[in-house]
Formats: sequence, C-alpha cells, structure tokens
Amino acid sequence: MNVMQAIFDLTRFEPGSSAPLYIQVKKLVREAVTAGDLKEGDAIPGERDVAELLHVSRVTVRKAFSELVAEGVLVQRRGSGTYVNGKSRRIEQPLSRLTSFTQDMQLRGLKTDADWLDRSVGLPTPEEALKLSISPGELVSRFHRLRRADGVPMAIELAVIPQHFLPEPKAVEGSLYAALEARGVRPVRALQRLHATALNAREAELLDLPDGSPALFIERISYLPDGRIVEYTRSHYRGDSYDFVAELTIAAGAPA
Ligand code: 16G
Repeated sequence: MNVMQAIFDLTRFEPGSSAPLYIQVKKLVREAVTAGDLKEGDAIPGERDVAELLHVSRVTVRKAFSELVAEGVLVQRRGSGTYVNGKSRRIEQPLSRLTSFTQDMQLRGLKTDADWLDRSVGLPTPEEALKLSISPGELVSRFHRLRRADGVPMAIELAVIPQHFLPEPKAVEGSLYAALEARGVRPVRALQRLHATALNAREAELLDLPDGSPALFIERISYLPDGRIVEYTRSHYRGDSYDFVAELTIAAGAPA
C-alpha cells in the first residue's frame, strides 16, 4: 500500500457526512497512523495532491494538516515537507528530582546533542544579577543552546552561571551539570517555576514548529549545599512532547 492509499482510503471519506471536511481529513490521517499504515517518519503527500484526490480545497487540507501538527501527530520540517511525527511519544519528567537534561534523556535511552547559540562571558542583565544575587558588575558565563533528543529539537535553554564557577564557557562541550560537578559545584537544590507560553517566530523556527506553537517556559535557580546560587536558567520546552509530573503527599500534621 503506498502512502497516498494508506491515508486516503476513499471508502472512508464521506463528503456527504455532516462533519466539516477538514475534520474528516484529519480523521483519515489519524486512523492511518493509529492503524500503522503510516509509520514514524513517513512523508505525507503535498497539500495539492491530497486536495485533488479528495476533491476538497487546499485550504481544507492545510487546516487539517496544521491541526495535526499542533496535536503532535504530524511534524512540519521547513523546506522539506510534512511527516508522521516519529517522536510523538511524550517525555514525562518528575518535578521533584534535580537532574540534568543529559541525564533525563539518557534514562530514556535517548541521545542528546545541541547547537550552541551562545557560549560567552559578559555582564549580567539586571534581571540575571537579581536572580543570581550578584552585583551588576560581576561577570557571568552564558550557555545558550538548542537541545535535541535523538535528533528532535526539545528545548531552547539559556543557563547563566557566575563566571568564577565556570570561568571558560568555551571549554564546556556537553553536560553543563557534568562540568559543574568536575569543579565541585554541582547544584544540590533548585527552585523552579513554569508557565505556558507561545513560541515567537525565532523560537518556533529553532524548535521546528509553527509560529505561535505552545511551549512551557521554565525558570530554574539552583543552589550549592552552602546556599550560594550557582545557576539561573530559562528554558522553552516544546509543549507537544514534554509532560512534567509531580508527586503529591499529604503534609505531616495535616488533617487527613
Ligand atoms: C535541565 C535544567 C537546566 C540545567 C540543565 C543541565 C530543566 C527545566 N532545566 O535542562 O536548568 O541547566 O538541565 O543539563 O530541567 P546538562 O547538564 O545536560 O547540560
């Protein structure tokens, strides 16, 4: 069965049905993925071909595809086309453990890599100085990365570290926490907060998602055993593949 037949088994397409056409097109694609007729990484035919085959407008097909992309069933790669999302499984991350991105992904059998967007020494912004509790004249090392898991862009992360903890940012190639550990300053505690956001055009491009896609914005401030702050990191995690889970227990002394 070729891809075109797999998706568009015409017997299942009912233009006379009351459901909007784009919903029907979505259903066909979703069913083909669920049934395994379309597999991870399969290329989806172009909008024009699909529109011709089903006798619907390209606008209908575009709407169906863009919703499937937003739902994580398909993925659009700039300049190359639309594919069945190979990494539609979501990553679950406990909220209560202080781990690094590299460790998190290794535990799931995924390989990490990164593009460096910036690795330099400079002055902190006023916000960074406040978050790190340092004076505005104290230098910081910056680590700005696009982080991938098995080749799929997962997060954009900007870690800011007082320079004396990691004096040569360019010497850090892989895990930041491993580099901190090697200097005896790996954090042991962190405060983190997160909220939902929409990616701006540049972030969306880096994460290979449509402009305005949902993301999780996460800030982390990490501490050494003696209470000094070692890290202030801001990250955008793609919203379609990252779940944070928290374990809740009843507080000691609270009414049952
Ligand atoms: C995680 C942390 C980030 C830390 C990084 C170190 C979150 C939200 N953020 O991504 O604060 O800097 O791990 O990872 O979990 P690395 O050691 O692999 O460079």
